[in-house]
Amino acid sequence: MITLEEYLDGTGAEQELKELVRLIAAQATPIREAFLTNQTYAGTTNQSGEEQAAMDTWADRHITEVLQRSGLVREVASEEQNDILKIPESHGEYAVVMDPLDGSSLIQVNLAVGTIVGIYDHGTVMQPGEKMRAALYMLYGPMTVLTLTVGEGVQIFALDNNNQYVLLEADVKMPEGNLYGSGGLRTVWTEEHARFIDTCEQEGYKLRYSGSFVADFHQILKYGGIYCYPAVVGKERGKLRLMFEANPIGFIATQAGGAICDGRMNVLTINPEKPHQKTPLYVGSKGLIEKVNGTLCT
Ligand code: AHM
Ligand code: MG
Repeated sequence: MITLEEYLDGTGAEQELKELVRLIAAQATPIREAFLTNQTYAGTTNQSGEEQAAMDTWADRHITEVLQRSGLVREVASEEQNDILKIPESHGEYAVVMDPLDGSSLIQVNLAVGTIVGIYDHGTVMQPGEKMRAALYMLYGPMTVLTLTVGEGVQIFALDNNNQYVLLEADVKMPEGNLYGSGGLRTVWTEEHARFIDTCEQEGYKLRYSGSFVADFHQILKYGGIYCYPAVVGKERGKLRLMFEANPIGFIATQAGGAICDGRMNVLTINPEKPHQKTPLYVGSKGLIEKVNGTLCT
């Protein structure tokens, strides 16, 4: 049995990065505990105009405070905060992007939701996803799992009954698979996107879509296929956020041999212009992403 600590010690990541990953991963326990008392909506909206669940704001505040106290982080950008938080007194050089609680519309129906995090160095979050030093998500399902990359492949850990992470799956590789899921109403899909989904259906791909990006992606990571949140009529940038959702998940997908694109280019190469910018998104098995590029760019 390999613990998260043992795994991290065997990587080339620097000491402070290991410390930061361990610290963030440890927040799964308090976050899980908070679900019981935070089942309602907070009565506020985030920068994207979405209603915030009480858990959204709780998890955001909790993780932000932990990062502020750590002394390891210069900047935090969160889906639930309007502006980038600067921590000039920090001795560390890391910058963290996060979606503290992704899939939060599913909290009240007890489906799997998660926390998505990306870590950069050089003290700034305004970097393309490919510059990430580490990315992870914690998925709160029947088990709590941590999917992690420090740029040396993807590992999946499970939180055991002693609140210790143990390695569940080493060096995860995303297979080609045959699952697909797409956000956005069919009535507002572009012709190109509708054509791509038609092809998937004709080829016998099975629909899997829960409304929690992190949970839907985890399934794609394990079984292969594609998750899409496309550009739709009236919302040319789609729904999901480049910095908080697309980049960390895209970095993990790529480290597992998969790929991510916006229908034209690799999402991880986009230079962010503002924290809450959105991007159309296709993430999954490499062959399918190549097919997306072929279908949408013609
Ligand atoms: P959020 O829960 O952090 O606000 O994220 C947005 C969610 C994603 O988890 C999910 O993939 C998507 O929005 C679902 O959108 P829709 O309800 O339009 O299918
Ligand atoms: Mg989200």
